[in-house]
Amino acid sequence: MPQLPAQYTQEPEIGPITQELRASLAKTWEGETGLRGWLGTVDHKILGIRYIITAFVFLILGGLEALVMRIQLAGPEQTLLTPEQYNELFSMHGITMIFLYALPILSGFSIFLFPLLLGTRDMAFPRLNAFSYWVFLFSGLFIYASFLAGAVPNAGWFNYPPYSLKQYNPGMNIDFYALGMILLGISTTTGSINFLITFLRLRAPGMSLNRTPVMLWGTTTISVGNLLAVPAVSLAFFLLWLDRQYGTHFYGVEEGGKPLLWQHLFWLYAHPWVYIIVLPAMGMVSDILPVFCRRPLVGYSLVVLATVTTMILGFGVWVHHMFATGIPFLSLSYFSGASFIITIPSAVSVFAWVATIWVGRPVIKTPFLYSASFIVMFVIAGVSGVMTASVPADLQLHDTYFVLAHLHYTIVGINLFGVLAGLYFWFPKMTGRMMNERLGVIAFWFVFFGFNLTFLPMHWTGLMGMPRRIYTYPAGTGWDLTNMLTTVGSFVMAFGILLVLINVMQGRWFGKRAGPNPWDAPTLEWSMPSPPPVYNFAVQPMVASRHPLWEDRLGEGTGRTALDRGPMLDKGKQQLITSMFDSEPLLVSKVASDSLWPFFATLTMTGFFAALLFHWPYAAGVLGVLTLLCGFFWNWPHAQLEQVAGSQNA
Ligand code: HEM
Ligand SMILES: [Cu+2]
Repeated sequence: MPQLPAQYTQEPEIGPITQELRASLAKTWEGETGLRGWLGTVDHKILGIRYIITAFVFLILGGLEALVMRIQLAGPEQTLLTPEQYNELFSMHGITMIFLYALPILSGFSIFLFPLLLGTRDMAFPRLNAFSYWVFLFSGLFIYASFLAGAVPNAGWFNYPPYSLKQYNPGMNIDFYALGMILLGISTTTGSINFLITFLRLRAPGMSLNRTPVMLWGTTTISVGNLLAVPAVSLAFFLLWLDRQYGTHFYGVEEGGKPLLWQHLFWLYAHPWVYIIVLPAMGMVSDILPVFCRRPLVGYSLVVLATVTTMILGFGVWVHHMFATGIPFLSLSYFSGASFIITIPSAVSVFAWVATIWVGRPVIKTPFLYSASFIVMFVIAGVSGVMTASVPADLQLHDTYFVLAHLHYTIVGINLFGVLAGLYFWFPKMTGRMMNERLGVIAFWFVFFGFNLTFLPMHWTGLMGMPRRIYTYPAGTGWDLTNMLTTVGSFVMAFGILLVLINVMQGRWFGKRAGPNPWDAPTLEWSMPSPPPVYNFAVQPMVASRHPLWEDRLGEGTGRTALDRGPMLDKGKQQLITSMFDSEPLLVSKVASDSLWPFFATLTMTGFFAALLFHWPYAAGVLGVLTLLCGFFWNWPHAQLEQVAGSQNA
């Protein structure tokens, strides 16, 4: 241990798991009950599940919006929607799916899983974790409040000026989006900091970087990505808001502004964002596949390297969304070339997954079905991606349904299918019960078949020239058949999702009890009861290999992982901090207890944004100060937070 002032150091007591230990830990860790407990909880398991449920609700809202659009587009010259309504629907569908579903759902899984996979008791900053959740929820409500105000964002999720400028969009529609996104950015940023520090400092003793599950690598990598990318989009929206409210001239051509500035700032965020919403899902599949193949992932180090490389390269290719904007030829060549290169790490991961299935003896269960079909979709999305990354092809395909097909194969294929694999896989850990396997397989086939029926024909619709973002089309264009197939497919898929939901409810209340490790999986979360006790691990596990629960079978690693005897850490809410690279135990830290302040801070901060929206400068001032005060009380006084190690060490 490094030298620290005496009151900060504390040698943890090593001991076995006993009933008394469990009882005393439960007493220390149990949160408050009732409304206070509900609003104040900082337990990562509860917050993770809340994140997942909230994001799923947004998935359903976004899905309903998509279905309405598909009814409108099922045949030519339909009049279900006005052009304005169509604009609002496709904007909200994109915004919802991208910002309120795809990223938050992965955060939810990560928040639930990080401490369990790492062998620790909570995230690095539990109150900040609660804050991230509340801010996410409130920014979603903020954006959806636009429906009540009758001013729904209507310039697409991409929100290009001049469509989004005041001259052309005088209502509050775009302000809801701009301010809501800045608010959401606060949630993403605080969440990313939490993942990064948790990953670096809370891994169980012995869990060196090369023994860390791939999913954690994925989330940590994209957290760094978020910290670099979110400022770009927050700035973009802030400048837009200034343009709209205070007549600055960042984007408006008439006043000498540059609409392309928006596109650069936006895509500098939104391209890396594509990886941000798939890398954790790729990590999930990398951890799930081996379980059903009954052998370790082939090429673990290469997959991790590919994850990190993809994120880095992801920052160098944003202009491939702007090939048709008339930027110089030399840039086109660079960005096209860079976009091709980024397929290499993706291919590495695909080979690793295929090889894992190839050399394993797959057990075909629902999570395996979603994981395996995920690979198929990944490849299809990759092929259409290479096509759009080549400049001459993109100039033809730009803004057609082909791009829409590519985009959905990427997002739905890699994100949603990965998430559904994860849902079936970790459901027993979350709830203590199994989902029904037969219903799971039936739902899978509806989702899989419906998805492909929806989006495969879209490639042809696009090749035949149908532009995206149009509310209807004339008869006799030859687009009728594929559009009808797409609409039918979308309802088949929606039915599949409905079955998944039924399966969740049925499993939650009537599923058969899951033991600690129903899938015979190798990682730490499966070493504890399902659902896990409030304190997660009774003693801190000491890890000696990449597959702690498969050591008997694999005989890998230098020693044996210790799960039932280790540092007890039962003097208050404590967890062990370890060193960044090789996970040597460093010191014992206190974990923050439940608190209402993160919730209050979110309330006042959302109020602040609402005041900006309605142009109430005084209210904004007061609410801003109140937010800072909440932050102050949240952190004060330290002794009561029990964050000074050793203060309870009597
Ligand atoms: C049954 C499932 C779905 C259907 C039927 C569907 C359908 C559609 C339709 C009709 C559009 C508007 C096309 C246009 O007029 O340009 C659209 C756009 C979009 N969808 Fe979906 N969608 C589905 C699921 C998803 C999911 C799960 C995501 C993301 C997680 C997603 C992300 C997007 C995005 C980002 C756009 C905006 C594209 C743009 O114009 O820039 N969609 N979708
Ligand atoms: Cu891109």
